[in-house]
Amino acid sequence: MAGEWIATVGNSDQLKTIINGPFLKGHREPRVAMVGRSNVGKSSLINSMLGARLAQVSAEPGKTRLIHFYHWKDSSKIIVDLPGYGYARASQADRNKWAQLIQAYLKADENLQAALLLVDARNGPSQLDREAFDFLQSGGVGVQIVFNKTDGLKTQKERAERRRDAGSILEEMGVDPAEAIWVSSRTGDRMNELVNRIRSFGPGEEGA
Ligand SMILES: Nc1nc2c(ncn2[C@@H]2O[C@H](COP(=O)(O)OP(=O)(O)O)[C@@H](O)[C@H]2O)c(=O)[nH]1
Ligand SMILES: [Mg+2]
Repeated sequence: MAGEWIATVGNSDQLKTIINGPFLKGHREPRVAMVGRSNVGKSSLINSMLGARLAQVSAEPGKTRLIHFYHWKDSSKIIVDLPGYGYARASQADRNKWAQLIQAYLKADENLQAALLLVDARNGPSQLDREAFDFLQSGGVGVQIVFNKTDGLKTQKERAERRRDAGSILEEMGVDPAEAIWVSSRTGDRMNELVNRIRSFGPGEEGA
């Protein structure tokens, strides 16, 4: 199997020990984190990349506040599935909790190569995606933008329009649109491009 589950953490106090101590079961591979709105397809993308059904995919945007670590053997990386943001009815307190846990994670992890910011290809980047982008960047993390669910763009015209609209938002964010990757974890479209990009991340190297 190309990947396996290593650990799940829900408590920011435990993070440092788990990441840098023995609890990550001795794994020292560099980390790549998955960030994005709840339901954007983080778990599906992890399963697609690792070629195994490890991360739980759900039709309902979850309220879980857990961080899952997976060993991606083929690429010698640890994939970190961070809790999603932006589910319906999230209170300000929930949002603060999300930010606190992510912040605790960023602070605790000394070997995070980059974050993949997953965005819905059909309508993103949203305002919340932009806030998450700024939040990660201000934490010194390189961010690779990944548009998921491209299978939802049915016609050539729709695809071209979305690329143009998303491209101008990316430019406003200071991201080169050519560096963004457009995939479908459902059909597997362009997953190779994404995998190669992740493999090219080096220590301290920034994503797009
Ligand atoms: N059409 C389409 N649906 C997807 C894709 N990736 C994930 N989904 C669906 O989106 C929903 C949420 O997926 P999940 O991986 O649990 O999202 P997460 O909350 O970000 O981890 C599920 O119903 C998935 O089947 C995709 O590439 N295309
Ligand atoms: Mg998930």
